[in-house]
Amino acid sequence: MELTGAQILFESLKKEGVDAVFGFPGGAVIDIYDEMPRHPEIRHYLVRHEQGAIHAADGYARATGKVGVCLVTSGPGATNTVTGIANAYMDSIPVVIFTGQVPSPLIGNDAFQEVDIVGITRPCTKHNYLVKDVTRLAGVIKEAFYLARTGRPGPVLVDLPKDVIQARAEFKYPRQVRMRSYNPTLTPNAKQVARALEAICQADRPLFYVGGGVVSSDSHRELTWLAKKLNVPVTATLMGLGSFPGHEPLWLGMLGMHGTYAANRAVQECDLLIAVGARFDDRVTGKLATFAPNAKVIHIDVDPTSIRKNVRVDVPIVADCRETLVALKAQVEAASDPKGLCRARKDWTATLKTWKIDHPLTYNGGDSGEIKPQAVVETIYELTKGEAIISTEVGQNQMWAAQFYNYHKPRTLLTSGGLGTMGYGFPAAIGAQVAFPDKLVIDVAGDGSIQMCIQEMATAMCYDLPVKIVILNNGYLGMVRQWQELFYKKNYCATCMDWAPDFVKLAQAYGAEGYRVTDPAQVKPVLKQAFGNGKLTIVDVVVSQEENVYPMVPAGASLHEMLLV
Ligand SMILES: Cc1ncc(C[n+]2csc(CCOP(=O)(O)OP(=O)(O)O)c2C)c(N)n1
Repeated sequence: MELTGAQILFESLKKEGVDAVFGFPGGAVIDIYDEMPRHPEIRHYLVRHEQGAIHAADGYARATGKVGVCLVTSGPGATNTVTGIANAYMDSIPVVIFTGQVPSPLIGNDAFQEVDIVGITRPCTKHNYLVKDVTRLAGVIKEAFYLARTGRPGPVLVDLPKDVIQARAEFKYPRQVRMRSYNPTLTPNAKQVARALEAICQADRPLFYVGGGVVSSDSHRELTWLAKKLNVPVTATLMGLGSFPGHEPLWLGMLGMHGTYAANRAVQECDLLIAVGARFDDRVTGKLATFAPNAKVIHIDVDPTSIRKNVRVDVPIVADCRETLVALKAQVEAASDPKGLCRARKDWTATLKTWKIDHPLTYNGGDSGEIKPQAVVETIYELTKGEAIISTEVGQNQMWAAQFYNYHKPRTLLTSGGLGTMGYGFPAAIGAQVAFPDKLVIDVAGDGSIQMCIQEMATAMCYDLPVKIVILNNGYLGMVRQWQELFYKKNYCATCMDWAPDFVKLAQAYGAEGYRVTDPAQVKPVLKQAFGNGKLTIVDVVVSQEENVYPMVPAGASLHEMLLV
């Protein structure tokens, strides 16, 4: 039987197991929306701005491991998603974005709401398609989902001209995808795995440095097993937080610009760095020339282009992180000299312990009567015991949420790592809450960032999504102010948020709950009340204005040149 393009789209989504689509309608996709009510198994979440749709799809993907889906109209609808697409691309998040397009005969004519979204998003998608023929539609959708989730995951965009959506074709969903040019290597080379193990065996001061690849390949269990068995301490990037339990003695905390003293020192002193699903971003390495100066480097990554991009590598392994760690585990189990592999390395362990004890993450509590933002994050942890899903905005709030909350499980921190997108956290939290209606989802926000996608309060209210927004309200664009203070002689140009809405009234205007906290003694009881009230809630916590995030490695400095509290 022949179906319209719109019907083919829905049938294909069902074949992919899609249950949630975040979108916003318009003329170019009106036929898709016309068809929508006939497919109630696919729930549509109407956002208030297309940036909200793409971030929500991204948050849904990060929280679940499934592909997030977003549907928008042509022209401005499509361009409004570009920031979110770049955001997902930088963090390797699987999302499929369907954009409407003007009818094929009008393409290139500057038609109403026409934009070359395929051209615009070419550098920030894993792949993108302009569907020119309805008979290709099902095949393209199959490919799009396959590309988004396999290999190094990422966003894939499918542009749908209006006439293609209206045209008819026989619906046949392909069983398999065959793309000659796309064949990610998933299985590691056994010899390289053996070389890696030998290097670990020989190392006196080995260190795991893990990134988002461990989360996306679902290999945290293997990583944890190996680290414990081989006695190798672990540090992670912002994207890798949660892939090793934060309460384990081998855990050193995050590394990089705002990493812990122990993690950054460990990088500089280790003799073997085992990078798993991490890409040696500049926020992690600091000055490349002096990064991990004494270390041999093993780099495991599914994306061959990320290997040797920034640092020299002694043992490259191009493969899926999980498959590689499984292979390593098997070789450890089969090893003839398990003692050599699993030795205690007492000096190294003792040194790390000393660093952790002497330089823990800390802040000046003081008795100024002010609320310390770090203490707020600590209280959130105390109340949730690591069981919540935390999303963050960008800036100091993000770094404190990374430092002072103890992540035990992967997919419990949703944060814009690569692009650093203010406005990401709240819609991402909406996506996560859609996926997990019964979990506590908390957006740790800054007073600046939260204003960038605040309109999604209406979306959360509409679908009864009880997200909690905890604003660490310092009255500044805090992270930029911190740089101005430390490196620009306190020239606080354009970072004071002189005028902000009354967030309590704003919450109430949307029909949500709002609380304002100014007294340190009230932080815990108010957060507790908010977390238990079952409703969309803003907690506006007025915190010390000029608090800084420490440790800090100044941009371009070496990791051991940390500014401490
Ligand atoms: C869309 C966007 N614009 C600008 C920036 C640059 N930027 C990075 S952090 C920051 C300040 C964030 O302020 P706020 O949300 O109040 O958080 P705080 O740092 O105070 O916790 C800015 C402006 C950004 N990351 N994203």
